[in-house]
Amino acid sequence: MRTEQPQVIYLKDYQAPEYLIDETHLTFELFEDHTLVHAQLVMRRNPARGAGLPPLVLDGQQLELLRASLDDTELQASDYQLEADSLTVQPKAERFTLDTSVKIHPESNTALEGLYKSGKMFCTQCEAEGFRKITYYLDRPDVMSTFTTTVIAEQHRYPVLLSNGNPIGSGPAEDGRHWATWEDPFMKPAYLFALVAGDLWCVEDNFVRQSGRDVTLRIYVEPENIDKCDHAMVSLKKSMRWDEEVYGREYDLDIFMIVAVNDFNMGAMENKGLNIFNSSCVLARAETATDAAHQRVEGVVAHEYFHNWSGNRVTCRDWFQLSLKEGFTVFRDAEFSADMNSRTVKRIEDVAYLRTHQFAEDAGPMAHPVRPDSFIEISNFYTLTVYEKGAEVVRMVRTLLGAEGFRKGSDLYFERHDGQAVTTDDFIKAMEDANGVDLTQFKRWYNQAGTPRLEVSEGYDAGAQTYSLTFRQSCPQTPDKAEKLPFVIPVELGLLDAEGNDLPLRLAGEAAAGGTSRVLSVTEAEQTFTFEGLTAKPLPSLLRGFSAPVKLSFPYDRDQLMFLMQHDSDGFNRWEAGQQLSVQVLQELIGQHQRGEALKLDPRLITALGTVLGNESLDAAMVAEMLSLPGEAYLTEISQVADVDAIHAAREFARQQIAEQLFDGLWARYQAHREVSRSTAYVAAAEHFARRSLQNIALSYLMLSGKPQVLEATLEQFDQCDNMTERLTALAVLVNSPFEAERAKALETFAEHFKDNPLVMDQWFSVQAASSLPGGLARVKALMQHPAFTLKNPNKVRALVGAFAGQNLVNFHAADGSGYRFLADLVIELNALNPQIASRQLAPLTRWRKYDDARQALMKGELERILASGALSSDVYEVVSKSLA
Ligand code: B3K
Ligand code: ZN
Repeated sequence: MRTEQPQVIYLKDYQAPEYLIDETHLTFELFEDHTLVHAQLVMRRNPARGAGLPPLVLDGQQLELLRASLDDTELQASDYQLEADSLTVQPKAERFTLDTSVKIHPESNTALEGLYKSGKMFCTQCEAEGFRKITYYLDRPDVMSTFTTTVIAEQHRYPVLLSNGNPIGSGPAEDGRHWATWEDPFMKPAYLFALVAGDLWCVEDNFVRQSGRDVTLRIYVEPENIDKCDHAMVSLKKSMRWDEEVYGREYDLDIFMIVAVNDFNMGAMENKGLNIFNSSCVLARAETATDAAHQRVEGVVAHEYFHNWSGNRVTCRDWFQLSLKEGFTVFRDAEFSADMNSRTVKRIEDVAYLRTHQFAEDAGPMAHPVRPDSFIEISNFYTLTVYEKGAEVVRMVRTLLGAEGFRKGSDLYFERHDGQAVTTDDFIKAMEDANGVDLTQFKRWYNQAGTPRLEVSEGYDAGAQTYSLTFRQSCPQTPDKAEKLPFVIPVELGLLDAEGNDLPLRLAGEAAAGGTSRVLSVTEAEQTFTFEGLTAKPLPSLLRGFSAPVKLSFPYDRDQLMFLMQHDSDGFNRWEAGQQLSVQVLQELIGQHQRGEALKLDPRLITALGTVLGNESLDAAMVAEMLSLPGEAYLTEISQVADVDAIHAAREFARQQIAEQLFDGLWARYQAHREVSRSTAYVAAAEHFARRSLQNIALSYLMLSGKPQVLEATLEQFDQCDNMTERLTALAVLVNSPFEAERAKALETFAEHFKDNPLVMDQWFSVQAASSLPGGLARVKALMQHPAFTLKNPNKVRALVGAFAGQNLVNFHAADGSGYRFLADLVIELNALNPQIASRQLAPLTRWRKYDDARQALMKGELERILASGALSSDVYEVVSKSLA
């Protein structure tokens, strides 16, 4: 907890460390009521900081110092200064060895940072600044050391003892205890340290590297989960092969381990050679995990594995550079998933997520650049901006340089900086040097927050046969900066003729056309590009593949959008045209609702979706994506003032109309797909994901008709399917339906069947928390009393509280403020238990500026109540105070 005024840390104050640590030797003695940590640090003065021996200030929090010695001289209390978060000693020589012993309490660590217990096992989470809760250290990413780790624990309770690197010895110890020693020869910062001790089983496999050497692969889980590891193992091997083929990166140690733990603050952690995962991102099998969960496991396994190069071998100089590893690695995992599944569908999912959530963050009080300039609590900066927008920035580099140029740049980056802690500038410099280009202006993407707007207008000159597009860019004010300089915005585009064919693109001054889809670099505040040789006015297809994270506007009319939906050669833009059409239609309905008029849906939306539904040659996953209306959260994000009730009413009305008017088409496709699902065993692969996604979205529309044959089909699917994707969809459809008896029965059967599987119970909590039927808050409160629920498990908090506040907008934003009060109470309680989770759950309240005056006042009132509630963690304090500023 924060005891004094919180310190703001600035990037501009960065200084290299005064001392370096060459070797770190750790011994852990694990007991049930405490743990002893003995550390031997082989250190030296950092030559880059010049002569002299300034005091050595080591980071440390919540540690009980038992003893310390400097080069074998035992230190007395008068030889050091002990503060709440540091230990200061005075070195006597340029090179020295510091020994310390501390006592810590993992058994009562509910923050899940440092060393803690998840169920019966010990595990660690050190990124960003958790290592200082384990021992006194220079806990910063630019201090890199080799590590040798010995773990000693009771043999019976903790037969498996793991740490980073390669195992070099093990044996019995006194009193039924045993020990194991691990050695990691690669220099790494302390945030990549890991330790695990528990009664774990593992599945083992191996991978033959391109160079011919073998790597042992192990996934460790609690015994009951040993049958749920295959998908993660297959994903790991695919990732290893992909990184060799696409980036030329080979794995470096002899063994690679993944451990699944139930209590984990985020998805997973890339500790060197010993990745620790939230069990939700490892365990997957047909009966218990949905298609989305299977894809998430594949993506997260890849992401953490890819960090071995983008993060571990080349790491961050300081935490302001976090996107150096996270943005790049998200881009890498997205490309991997695109290669393993449907590229267009992956892009659609990622863009929809970015536009709904990152754009909202960029427009809110916590907006910050991809490389922030300051922070109070670094844990608050593991954000959509650093991760998702950071990945878009790397994607734009590739779009500008081309795939080959990008690969040359990444090769140079890895070669030049292997074993170093570097900055986003170093990344861009490698891209520049490998390609002989200047990306100075491009780097504004790293230091200006906010989502740029790009307004596009057109002009056609029939006499000259020229067509021009004028781009005007601007970027709204954000808390960090009012004035923004123009960005480099790569706009990939094409021009369509009246038949929907792509036209050859020749810019004024060019001798020949350069293809039918090309990338323009918009670099000025206002800029016009003129195309020649156009005998008729074309229709532009702009920002293909979402080539830049901007809000583009072009005055398309609805007929043009319908045309693009059918003809655009860019799959992403076909979907995008449908989204824009839906947004226009939904905004019209929202207006009608607000004026108290009867709602009237533009029939063109039905026609357009009917055409998509009837198109058997279109990938079923694309059909499913195109049938999905923009979500309520996205409609909120694009509103000036979001009218929660009108948004909900409009969207539900449109869904109802679609269900009624397209009933036959939906029913036919549902039945055809369900029939295949019924007769095919579950396979976790793209074409099967595609079939089930269309089947399931069709079912969710069909149920809106309330027809008995749909209820019957839903119950059949719920009872008879062999996989969680179909079962959970059927459950969700029932939960949102008016069929009370069937809903209650399904919920009960499901819970009874899966009560011992916490990850499945998370899904059970989520579908109920997200249901927009009246009485949402009461349901959530009742579910919090369920024996399977606990505030101490982050997955449970996310499943119930996160789903309610993030997905159940009508209930969370109830006009009486009850949803806000509930969330604030919860944040206050969680603040004491787990500050990182508390701070994350706050996000919906920070968006108060989006709502009407009455709701604004209620939301602000709750933020003020949190601020006044007593000793706040730096995590919660930073978010609340910035939201109120
Ligand atoms: N690097 C970790 C995130 C750690 C978050 C610490 N609060 C997971 C990842 O991005 O791979
Ligand atoms: Zn990451």
